[in-house]
Amino acid sequence: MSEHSPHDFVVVANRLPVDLVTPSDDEPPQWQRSPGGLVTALEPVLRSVDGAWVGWTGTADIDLDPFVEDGLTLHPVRLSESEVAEYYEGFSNATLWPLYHDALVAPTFDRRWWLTYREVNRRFAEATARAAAPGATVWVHDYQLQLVPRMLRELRPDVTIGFFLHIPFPPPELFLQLPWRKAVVDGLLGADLVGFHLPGGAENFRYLTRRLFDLPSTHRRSEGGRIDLGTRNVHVDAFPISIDASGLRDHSLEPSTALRAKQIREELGNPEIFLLGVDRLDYTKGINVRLDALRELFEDGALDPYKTAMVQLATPSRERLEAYASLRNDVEREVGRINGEFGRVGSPVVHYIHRPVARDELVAMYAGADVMLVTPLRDGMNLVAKEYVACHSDGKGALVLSEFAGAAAELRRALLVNPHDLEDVKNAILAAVRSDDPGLTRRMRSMHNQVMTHDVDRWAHSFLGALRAA
Ligand code: GDG
Repeated sequence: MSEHSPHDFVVVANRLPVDLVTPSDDEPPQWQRSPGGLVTALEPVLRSVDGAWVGWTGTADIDLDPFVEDGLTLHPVRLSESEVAEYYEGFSNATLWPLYHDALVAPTFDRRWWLTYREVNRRFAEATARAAAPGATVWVHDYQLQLVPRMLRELRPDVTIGFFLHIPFPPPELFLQLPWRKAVVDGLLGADLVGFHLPGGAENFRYLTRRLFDLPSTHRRSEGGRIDLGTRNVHVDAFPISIDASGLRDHSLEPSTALRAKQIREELGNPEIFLLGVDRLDYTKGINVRLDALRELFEDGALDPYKTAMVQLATPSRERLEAYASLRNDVEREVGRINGEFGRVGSPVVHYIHRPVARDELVAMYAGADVMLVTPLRDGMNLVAKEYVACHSDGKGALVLSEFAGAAAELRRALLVNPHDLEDVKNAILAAVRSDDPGLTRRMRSMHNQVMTHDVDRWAHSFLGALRAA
């Protein structure tokens, strides 16, 4: 089948599952698979049903025909430089992202950005309509594309449409601030199934359809919510996303991982306690919460900085946005302050890396760290927490986890904290560093079991099963 023939299963996401990389000046650019969980989860499904993926390449102003890369058919959507600024950086990441994350940063409401968001959503819907075969199943992803379900249904009433939101769906009182609230809810109602990480998100959405459109709906624990549009129903439910748990566990058990984990510990100066943080550098992730807690524990004398090392990986993200630039300053100032007060020549306390690291290195850090610090102020799920747990089939290690991460609903045996309560975070860190506490091993084994039995494959199948039933 050629890349131009329509497909029975189509995934639509802001980004394609590949990145365009230029290895060196004399070599041509190449496509490289992005290692995300979504690609891992959907790849087997795409391959088994001859699927296609619609998305942006990540580079502005390149026009490409559909093409096949490593057996996957990809339909690139072109975005101009100004669309990247208004649809992606503007409406998606400076309006919706903060609004959906508790307005931790004030959302900007800009009418031009909205118009561009609509226009770009229409382009995605049109590209999808071309890619989908008669009666196809289409799975649309995330907050950048909330208008696509309705637009696609108008173009192609024959296809079955699922939508999944990867970030929290906010409480109504926040969502109602959005000047285009009716259009967004209506956009989502174009789908047959709207999925969220948590039941609370599904409930918030169902409430809004009643409040804004007076639509009757029902909810049953066994089958989720059903919104009655008169001519058809929209099914809403929770589908907590997960990771390739067995792949990651096996990776963590490779001898080369253990060797590298040991080396990392040596490079850190063989500390008694190795704490780890792994995040995109984002204001939702609460990086400063854990740094503040650590500094106070040193100041109080409750932790010995000479016996402690922390690694904070902070992947660069959305760097052209002001809120992200100022967060970077705050985090780097705090790292500098801790190292200035408690570090020694040749051995800082906090090792801060503002670059993406290779997957092997990340897995070695997960496997070797005594304590994983996951302290977001708000997070849809947080895969990092699950990844750490998957790397601890040995029952070692401890997870400090914010109650405001979606993952807390499943990882009930983590050391759960309110990230707004610094004393709570400090106490959890102190409980986590007691490596001789058998209670910590029981906690880790129970969480490991949860993650191994609820992996990303199960997530994708449960969503697609519900979509078939809807
Ligand atoms: C959104 C939602 C939801 C990070 N640094 C490196 C690296 N990573 C990988 C991690 C993990 C992924 O990036 C981050 O996923 P999260 O779930 O933690 O966070 P978001 O990027 O905010 O994702 C979130 C998710 O969507 C899925 O629905 O859970 O709530 O916000 O996989 O391992 N990977 C490598 N090097 C790094 O330096 N290789």
